Amino acid sequence: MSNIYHKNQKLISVIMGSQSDFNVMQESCNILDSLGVCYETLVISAHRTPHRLYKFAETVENRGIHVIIAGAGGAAHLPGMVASLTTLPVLGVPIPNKNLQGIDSLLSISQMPTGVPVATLSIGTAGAKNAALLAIQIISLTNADVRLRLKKWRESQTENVVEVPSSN
Ligand code: RP5
Repeated sequence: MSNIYHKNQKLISVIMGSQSDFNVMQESCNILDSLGVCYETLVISAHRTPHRLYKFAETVENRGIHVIIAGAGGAAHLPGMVASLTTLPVLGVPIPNKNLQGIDSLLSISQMPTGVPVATLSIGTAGAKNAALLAIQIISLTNADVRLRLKKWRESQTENVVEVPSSN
């Protein structure tokens, strides 16, 4: 499969409902950086900046983005609202908060009505990391370079799992 993408083309959009979500969503960015996949990051609140959300969703496909990773906490409408306005795959990351530890956002993001799916990851940093890996897997379907880097990353992960535990 040939690589039809320009090396520096941004293929993934990492959006989040608040600046306060960035400490979790940074984990998505770290994975994307380590695999050399270009992306953008934006703060878009479904409740506080609804016009920004609409503008983003209406232009995102034409800008060449292939996958959207959306982190949100609390009522967490961002992933579902974006998914309703585009046919790009949306990967939702529930952000934990101090009151309900992210259970609220997990349920909000996962319980989409029939017809508008959001792929929901686990709460917090594991979800943010896996969202990036899943986005890369989607990009890999049509990008041989990225697929090769992902395979190497997986091999490295496997090699780094010790067989015998050691005490500190
Ligand atoms: C959500 O409200 C955001 O995604 C964030 O997780 C939560 C709290 O936002 P801040 O009050 O910290 O800005 O929309």
